[in-house]
Amino acid sequence: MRYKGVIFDLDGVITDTAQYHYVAWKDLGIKIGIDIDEEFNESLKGISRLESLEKILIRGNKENDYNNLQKEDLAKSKNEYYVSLLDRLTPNDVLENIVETLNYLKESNIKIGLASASKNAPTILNKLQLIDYFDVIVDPSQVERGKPSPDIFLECAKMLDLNVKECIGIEDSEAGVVAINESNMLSIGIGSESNLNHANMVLSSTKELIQTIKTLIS
Ligand code: B16
Ligand code: MG
Repeated sequence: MRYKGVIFDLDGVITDTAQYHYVAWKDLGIKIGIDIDEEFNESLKGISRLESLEKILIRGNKENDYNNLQKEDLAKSKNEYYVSLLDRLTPNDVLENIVETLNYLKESNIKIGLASASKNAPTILNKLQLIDYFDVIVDPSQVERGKPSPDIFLECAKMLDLNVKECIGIEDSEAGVVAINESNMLSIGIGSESNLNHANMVLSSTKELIQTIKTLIS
């Protein structure tokens, strides 16, 4: 068996909280006079909270209107609203066939890691009742550079005590797939071929994941 670990992204792979991020960023946008639409929200996927805010300020030509402390306050206020929306999450919000895939990996003694840009990842995994499946959850504040840099995937492999060539990375964002590729792991993109064609394999949804993983690790 060649692969010994599977490293998951969270938002867009295990559950879909992009809509909650959108609602919370849109609310902040209204307060500071910047319109955020769903298409723009797509470009924030996989990008850290502060980097997302920078992109939003640039969109509104307001990147020089706030100092670092004020930016942190804006990001904090967005996060407080976002976290209040997370209260609605239940195990029913786990994407299709993810639990089956995690069970299969456990039965096959494959290590499981999480490489999410979200500082709320442990809260989300607890609400989904999935946290016990994970051998390693990388704290994104402990890695130097966010996605598309490979740092978080490299750190996850290191914490799992595996070589990158023994790991498969799964991502839904363009930046995340770049990060996996740069780490030299096998990349599986979940979503559309049109923006994930740089992944080694693209699946249209998590429904197909279990069969693909079975083929790769058997
Ligand atoms: P937080 P992922 C990412 O999660 C989201 O896709 C992105 O939209 C968000 O800004 C980022 O987490 C940071 O999240 O504000 O909760 O720390 O896709 O890397 O699992
Ligand atoms: Mg994601």
